[in-house]
Amino acid sequence: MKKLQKDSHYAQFDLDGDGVVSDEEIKRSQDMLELELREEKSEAQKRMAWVAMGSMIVFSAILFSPAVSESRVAALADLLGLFYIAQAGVVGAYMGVSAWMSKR
Ligand SMILES: [Ca+2]
Repeated sequence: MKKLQKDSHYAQFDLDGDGVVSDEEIKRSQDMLELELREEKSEAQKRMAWVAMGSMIVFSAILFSPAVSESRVAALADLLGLFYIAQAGVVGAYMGVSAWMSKR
């Protein structure tokens, strides 16, 4: 029976702690890693959707505040329209994709 060297990097895969990393343990570790990566990815996507939504709210608040002159808002109207559409697109895409993923 083969054993891992002392303090091996792969010792973390020895789930039952018997000093031997079996095929099953490697397989299980791969599954766990995959799951973790997927979770991390969906966390990042969720964060992105929240940032998009938050930026829309913050932008709206700034635009409605007296700090921004009316003429400037009028001059940037086209750009702001695109900005809102893009941010809403990010939020919408996130919701759509996560709904689709949970259905699968
Ligand atoms: Ca083991």
